[in-house]
Order: sequence, then C-alpha cells, then structure tokens
Amino acid sequence: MRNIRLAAAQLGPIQKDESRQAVVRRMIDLMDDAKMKGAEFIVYPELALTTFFPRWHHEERAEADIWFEREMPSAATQPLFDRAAQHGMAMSFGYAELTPEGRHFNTSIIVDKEGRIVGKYRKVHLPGHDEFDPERTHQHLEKRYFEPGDLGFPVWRILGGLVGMCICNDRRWPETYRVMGLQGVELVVLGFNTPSVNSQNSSEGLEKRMFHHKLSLQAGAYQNATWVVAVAKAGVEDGHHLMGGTCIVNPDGEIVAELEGEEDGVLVHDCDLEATRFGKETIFDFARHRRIEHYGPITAQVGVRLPPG
Ligand code: CDV
Repeated sequence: MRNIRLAAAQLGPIQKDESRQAVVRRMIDLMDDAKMKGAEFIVYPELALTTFFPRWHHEERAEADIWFEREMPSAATQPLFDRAAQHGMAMSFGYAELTPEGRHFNTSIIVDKEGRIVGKYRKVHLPGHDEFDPERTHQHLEKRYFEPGDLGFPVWRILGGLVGMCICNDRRWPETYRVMGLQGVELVVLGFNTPSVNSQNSSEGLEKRMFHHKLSLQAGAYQNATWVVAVAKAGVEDGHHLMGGTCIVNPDGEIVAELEGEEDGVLVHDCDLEATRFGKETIFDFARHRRIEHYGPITAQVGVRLPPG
C-alpha cells in the first residue's frame, strides 16, 4: 500500500461581492475538517478565490484584472498557506494569475506540506468565446480573459507519488490524461466550475451534463490507470447555477467516493497509489502496446480533415 489520504474540498457558491478574505476563511474551515479526518492532501476547485467571473462581460478587458492575483501567496491567501503548514498538509487550488509581464492565466498550484509552491499548471483547454455573444443564455468568456497555458501537463513527485493537475474543461480531453499518463501519473487532481445549463443548448439538462462530467473522468482514469479527483465549485452564484459532482475515481475508472449537495464540504478517501500498477503493467502498458506510428494527426492537426471524395 502507498496511501495518500486525500480531501476533495468542494466550495459552495461565491458571490461577486464576497472578499478573498472571506473565501479563505471558508477554505481554512474545510482544511481544519480535513485535518480532523486525517487528510494529508487537500484539493480545492478551479478559480477558488472568487466567483466564476468569466460569466461577466467587462467591456474594458483591464477591468477584469480585479479578479486576478498578482502574487501567490498574497496577503489574503497567506493565512491559508500558514494553516496548511501548521497542519503539515499539502494542498492544491486554482486562481486567476496575472504575471509581472502582464499575462493572464487560469492557474492551479500544488503546495507541499511545508507550505512551498512546488507545482504550477496553467489551463490549456479554454472553453467559451472572447466577445459578448447575445445568442447564449449566459456568457463564458474564458477566451477573453485568459491565454492558453504555456506549461504543458507536468507531473511532480510529491507525497510519495506522481501527481499531475488539470483544470475543468481539460478533463474532457483525452490528450490531457495521456500526456500525464506518459509520465507515469498516479493521481490527477482538478477543480471545476461547470454551469448546469449549456449556454448554447438549454434543453441538454443537468443529468446529461453530469453524465459527460463523470464519463470524462472515468475514461481518463481507466485508460491511464490513475486516480482522478475532481472538485466542484457548486451552487447558485449571482443567479447562475454551477453543478456539483465532486468525486474520486479509482484507476479502474470506478467512482469510489462522491459528495452530495452544493455546499462547502469535504470528501476524504484513501488513494492507494499501488492500485495504479496493475493497469499500467498490463492492458495499458504503454511501452508494449502503443503504436505511435499511427498517432501523427493528434499532434499535427487541430480540426477535422475529411477523407478525399
Ligand atoms: N470552467 C470550465 O472550463 N467550464 C466548462 C464549461 C463551459 C463546459 C467545462 O468544461 O465544464
């Protein structure tokens, strides 16, 4: 056994006018709860410090900088780092990053048990659009406010295992998991903000959206023999509903723990990293079975090229 006792720390809604300090207080409460339950690694959602601001259109792009962090830790987040170090707990959370060069990313970090940032990931697959779209039921302006991540999909040695990150929409893309799978990943942690309504097809329904969410996680876990932990920001934010669905998926692709509800809450599970070995050494032994001579189009083209005729 090579266990990581992991806490998936779901956040309920964060309203537009809620301060970073207030959110950090909620995150610390969840951390204290996770500590009582014996967790050594806590994972929070995408853009954990604010409301899901890409639903709001700022005519002036720079106005949106109020949602971004210029440093990490910041004065507002330092208490979270301090409490994590005090508990000896590693953590991962998402935030909007504004770099000293003026670049904007949708970012997640891993902080080790001593409170040091040891991993950074910037969201690669940005959904949505970059201009106000009157045809949609609501806006999803990630392409307006962020540039695509420039760090790839690294995997870090931490907590005795191989841990990678992705963010929300990344979970729907098999390439995300496979690039980490090719680095031996044993645990993928991710946060998400998923509206319960499809802005371009309101008849889709929550049930189908939840199905696609779980399908993506379960396929990614199974096909790469890795644990996957997905953590929601859920509930009604400023009149817009985000779905829940915080869950932990084992390397067989089975959901082994699920959080009910759309409030702040912690889901704790022992993830035995040794459980990744069987899949990695048999059906998904990449070294023996992958046929890269046939995979060229995956990196050579973006859109679909129809066959001739
Ligand atoms: N934050 C996200 O990336 N949300 C997308 C929505 C827009 C579909 C998601 O994939 O859940």
